[in-house]
Amino acid sequence: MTLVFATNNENKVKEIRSMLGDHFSIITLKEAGIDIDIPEPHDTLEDNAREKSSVIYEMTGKNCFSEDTGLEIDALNGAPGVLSARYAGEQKLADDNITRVLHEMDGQENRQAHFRTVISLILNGKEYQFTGVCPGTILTERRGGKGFGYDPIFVPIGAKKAFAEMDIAEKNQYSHRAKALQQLITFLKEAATKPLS
Ligand code: ITT
Repeated sequence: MTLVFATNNENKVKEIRSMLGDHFSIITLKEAGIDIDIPEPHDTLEDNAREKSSVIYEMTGKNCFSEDTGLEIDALNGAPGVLSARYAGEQKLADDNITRVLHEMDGQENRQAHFRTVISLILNGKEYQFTGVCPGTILTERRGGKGFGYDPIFVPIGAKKAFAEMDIAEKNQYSHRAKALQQLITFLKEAATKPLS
């Protein structure tokens, strides 16, 4: 089975491709010749994920999925959350976003946070959602040069390294995205063995 992955984020594509094996294959928006900035107008990850997959399903008529991810920090009442990509402005610069988070967390003792990924799958016109959560802590300064987004300031529970100090395979052992994708894979395997209702 081939699904269109409705994202413009090449890092997400790399992480997801590294986990797919021969379960199913994906084509990216770029590979499908689609060049649009998909809107994210809603105030929940669930609604934004649905918006992205629906827009691409309407454009292509093909089975597809999207994902929306947020970093939710306890001491900031869940911020940056759904605003994670644009926390420091519409330019969506990861380094500026990290600077803002570190500033707001300055002196804060409670550094608990989690990443949450919501995948929205549209299969034969019907929508399904899968959620993956990765709990961890926010560092007081950046560490590592790998990964993307907030990876330099996030250490998952059970690890000693920041995500930005891990290669993709190691990040996948902990990550929100890997957990959500695993559920998608299980669902698609089951869907392949029975007729869809
Ligand atoms: P698409 O909407 O095109 O998929 P995006 O980059 O805009 O790509 P999101 O709307 O999901 O993605 O934005 C979430 C932001 O959160 C993203 O820009 C990153 O800065 C950050 N982020 C997402 N996943 C992350 C991860 O695994 N590690 C670190 N930061 C992450």
